[in-house]
Amino acid sequence: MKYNPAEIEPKWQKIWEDKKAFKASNDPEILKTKPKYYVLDMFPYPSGAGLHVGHPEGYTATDVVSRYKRMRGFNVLHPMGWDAFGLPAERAALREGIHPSIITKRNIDNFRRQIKRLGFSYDWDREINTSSVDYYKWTQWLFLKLYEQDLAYIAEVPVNWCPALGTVLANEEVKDGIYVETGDPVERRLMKQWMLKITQYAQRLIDDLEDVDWPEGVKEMQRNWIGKSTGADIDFKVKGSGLHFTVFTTRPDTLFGSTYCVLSPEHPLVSKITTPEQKEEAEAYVLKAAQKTDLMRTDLAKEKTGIFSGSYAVHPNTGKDIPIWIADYVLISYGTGAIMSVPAHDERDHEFARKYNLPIIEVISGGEKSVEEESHTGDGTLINSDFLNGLPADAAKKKMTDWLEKNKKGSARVQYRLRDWLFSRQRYWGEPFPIVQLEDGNSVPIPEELLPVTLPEIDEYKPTSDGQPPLARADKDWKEITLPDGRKGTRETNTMPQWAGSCWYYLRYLDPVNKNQAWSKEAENYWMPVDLYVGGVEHAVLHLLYSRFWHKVFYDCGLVHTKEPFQKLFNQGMILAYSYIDEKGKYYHPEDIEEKNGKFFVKKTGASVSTQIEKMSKSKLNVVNPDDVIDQYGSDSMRLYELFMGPLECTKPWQMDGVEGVSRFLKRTWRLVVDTNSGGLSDKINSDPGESAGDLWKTIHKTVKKVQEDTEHLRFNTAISQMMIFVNEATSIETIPKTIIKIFLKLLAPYAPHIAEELWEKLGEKEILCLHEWPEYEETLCVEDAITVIVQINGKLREKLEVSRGLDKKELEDMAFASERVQKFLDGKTPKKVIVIPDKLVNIVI
Ligand code: ANZ
Repeated sequence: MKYNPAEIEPKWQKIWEDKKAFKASNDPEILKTKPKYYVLDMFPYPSGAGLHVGHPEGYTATDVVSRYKRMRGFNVLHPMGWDAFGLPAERAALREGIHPSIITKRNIDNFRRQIKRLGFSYDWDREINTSSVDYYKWTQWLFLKLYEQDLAYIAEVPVNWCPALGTVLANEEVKDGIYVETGDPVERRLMKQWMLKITQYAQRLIDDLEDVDWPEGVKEMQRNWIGKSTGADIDFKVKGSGLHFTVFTTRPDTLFGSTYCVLSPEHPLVSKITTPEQKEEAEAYVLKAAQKTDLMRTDLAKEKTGIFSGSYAVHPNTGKDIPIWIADYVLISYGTGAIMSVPAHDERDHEFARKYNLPIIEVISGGEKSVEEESHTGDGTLINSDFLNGLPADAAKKKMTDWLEKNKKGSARVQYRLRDWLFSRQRYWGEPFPIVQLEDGNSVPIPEELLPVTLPEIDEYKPTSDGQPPLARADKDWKEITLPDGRKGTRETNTMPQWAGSCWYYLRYLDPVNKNQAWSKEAENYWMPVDLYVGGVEHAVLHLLYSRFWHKVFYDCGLVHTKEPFQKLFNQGMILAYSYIDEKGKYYHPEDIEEKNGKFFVKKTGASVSTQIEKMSKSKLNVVNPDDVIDQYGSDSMRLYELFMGPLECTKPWQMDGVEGVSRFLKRTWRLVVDTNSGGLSDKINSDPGESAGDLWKTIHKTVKKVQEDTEHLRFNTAISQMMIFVNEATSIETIPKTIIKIFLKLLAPYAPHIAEELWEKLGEKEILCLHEWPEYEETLCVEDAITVIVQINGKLREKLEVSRGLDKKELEDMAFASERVQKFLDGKTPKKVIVIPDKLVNIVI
């Protein structure tokens, strides 16, 4: 009777499923009495490639936490679902001539099968699929909530148009003029699109980051993405025309150094102020700028270009004429699309002024070189600036802003880099908008009772030849609609972007089969917020910003009671893999490689290859498929290895040797309990909880403590190490009390649940292990490594503390202050200083 995961794992998966062991209860009685814990994974997009070993890393972590929390008496919500709309399924549908829903279902079935093989404790009764009508009906309903709050509007906007795909993309999906998913080029175009006013929430999206327990790096990425700038709008008159324009600046203090202004080529004033002599050249310039991406235009390293409009602006302070230029380093999408240029103190303006021979006036002293040579962007004191002279920059900003406001020439303003969210796509496989365009050209929402607007069947999933979205191919029956009040119109043929479904899925899990509501108030009140959300850092600004925005809108509508959806966020590190490359750059599959004396060779040819640690990718032949790992070692080994590789947050390479290692640990655990010849209990297990195993009692208590604390803090690798220490020690002694083994199996249960259940049963237990209580430990038995820490007050020895080794500074300090003797010597005085040297001394100065 050897350890055989292939036999025991499916057995226990079936038992858990039949017993609905992981059901999260919405029973009103339980909601009243039992504490809740909501552990969420970022649900996957079910791609054709199937699961990747990177997915189960986070999923195993949340599973351990879920199982642990259940054993600690929580009503745990741990759900899984599918982010199922999206472009890849649509493209596969086009290629294969099959409906995207069929492709999506095929992929979901594969994902579910793979995930179930890992024995995760999901409540499968709560599975959701964003592309099912029952789900997207509510996505449409929630869109209408945004619409009612005046947060959705149609605008003619410059968009990222991808000619290859015939669709518009969000800024977040485009990098360096390329669609990040497919590598297709993207260009700027003006088009009518649905927009969501995320900018209205910019400040709250920054402020409320204070209230959540998220990695500082992710918070910082969100703050940068929102990009708050404080400055002023300043009004400039166009000389002799009655026209004027506004610039946005973060440096109103430098206004006296402004020697010219620049309009973005798309600025509406451009055509009005360009003089006849400059017209032809200016038009050619504007056309050329339209073909460049924002990045190409704003890249500091790129040479600046521009053209004089022929007109002049009037300087608000001096009344002098300053030329107005048109240049593409000014973007229409930021600020006001116009700037005042201060070449002495801004790098881009400096480069531009040098190139076109525009004047440079120094207004902030303190630069290292002359401002003719180099712009001085640092701090200093104001010069050449009339009433600002002698002030430091900060004070000058304030004084100038006050002056502008008083003279009605400008005002203080906060500007965010965040843009409104472009929310429509010219695709088939997405949520149709619940919107009708009436015959009079107005758009109106579809009444709630007519939801859902189902996706129509169409013959092809691509845009029409005249550039209409695929839904324009639908039958008249679908396209044309008469509203209950008799008004006639046609349906919106754009669809929502993939982010729509993932903006609120964590709320649908609360109450997934509710036919009358997106979720019930009771369920929301009980379960929200999500207590722990685990996923990749790649979602730092997209999904995590969009869903926070929707959540805040729901909060304002009274649909949810928390301001933030995800209380604690944790990013798992990326899993890399070894790849093998020969001199010519050809990649080899690890199976075709052998190792000799630490060097690697191609088995067949003997050619030597080098190794590299890289991201897993098909083209590098280094992708590890979870199915293969489970076939060879079982899912308990796979789970343990995912967590034993290193701290959860670290990037680390996958190594099959490591799986082998944890698999040996499980085999040893098996042999501890099972007599591998007879299949019965091992002789070592002694049912009498006797005194014999004194040291092992200490070890098990220490193990409970360590595994518990590490699991709470998501330090899974060190928890596993401690369990290994226990098994080694238990293996080395003659007899082991059954009680100790039972305690150990409870610790192992969240980590390697199948083997733990099987051994539990072998010990004669009837009830499944995962529903038992977590064991308690006795602190006194854990302080075997007790040491003496000295407490000094003003240099005099006042107390000796018997403590366990390795306590941190805060713990030691607390213990010192908890001592009666120490309190007596302090005599009510507040210490000036406390110095702690761990494992040695606490020094209090009063
Ligand atoms: C005058 C000035 C003087 C500026 C100076 C900077 C330094 P952030 O911090 O990113 O908000 N700007 C404003 N709108 C722009 C646009 N549409 N395209 C390109 N540049 C634009 O940057 C704000 C600064 O970027 C503004 O302050 C403006 O230049 C420029 F010593 O005004 B500044």
